[in-house]
Amino acid sequence: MKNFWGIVNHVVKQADIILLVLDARFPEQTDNPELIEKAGEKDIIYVLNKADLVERKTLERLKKKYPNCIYISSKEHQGTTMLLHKILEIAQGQKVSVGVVGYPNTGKSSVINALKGRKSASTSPHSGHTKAKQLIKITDNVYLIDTPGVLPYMERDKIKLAMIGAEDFTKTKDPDLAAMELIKNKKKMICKFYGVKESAPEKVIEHIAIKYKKLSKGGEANINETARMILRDWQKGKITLLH
Ligand SMILES: Nc1nc2c(ncn2[C@@H]2O[C@H](COP(=O)(O)OP(=O)(O)OP(=O)(O)O)[C@@H](O)[C@H]2O)c(=O)[nH]1
Ligand SMILES: [Mg+2]
Repeated sequence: MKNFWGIVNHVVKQADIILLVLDARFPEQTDNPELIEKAGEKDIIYVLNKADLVERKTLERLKKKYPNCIYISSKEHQGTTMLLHKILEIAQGQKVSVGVVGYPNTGKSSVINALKGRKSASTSPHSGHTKAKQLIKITDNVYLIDTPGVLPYMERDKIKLAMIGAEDFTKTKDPDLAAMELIKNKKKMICKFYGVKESAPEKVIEHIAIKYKKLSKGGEANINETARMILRDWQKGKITLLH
């Protein structure tokens, strides 16, 4: 995974306000204390994106945990007006540049497009998509800066990174371990989505493999292929309790 801290450090220094974009499905795991430390005294707005993929009661719980946060669904354009108001409130009529930062794949570029009202920043279900900074004008006074995703320096947990989608599902070396970790964390959602009964993570993968006919030549469950499918569906935001 390429390291983009050089670009991000520069943006954090240059920006007046920082938007830290978290994935609402894994807020703690996509929080980035290093970025907060680097932001120093600057205003930081926590943006919990992908709110359309979590239950309302989860959002309510998280609201208490992250007081200065805004929930948004970039996909469904929810919460964007509130976010813009918050930026304007901090800006107090001054021209501001707003650095949009966070883990890979949390939806930084999508948040920018949702604020802009049309597609200006390139997005992708594959993590590590944005590779340079990009300045996008939102209003005469508000400029957003899109940045590549970065991980805290000490973040070495490859399984966690694959689980949250920060490492792409096509690239991860241990899809089975990452999928098991994901199932451990989101068992109800995953079992409901694939229509299998809740059991131990390894059993869940096996049941999904059989149901979706992901079998090896010998006819047994193809765990790696199934695990990658689960990680892909998660990363693409297909898995949700809401439908
Ligand atoms: N369901 C849902 N999907 C979203 C939302 N925001 C972004 N996505 C999806 O999440 C994936 C990543 O979005 P990007 O905006 O490219 O994420 P990024 O943080 O810019 O990613 P990198 O540039 O790779 O770090 C894409 O498939 C988006 O369609 C959202 O609010 N809801
Ligand atoms: Mg991006």
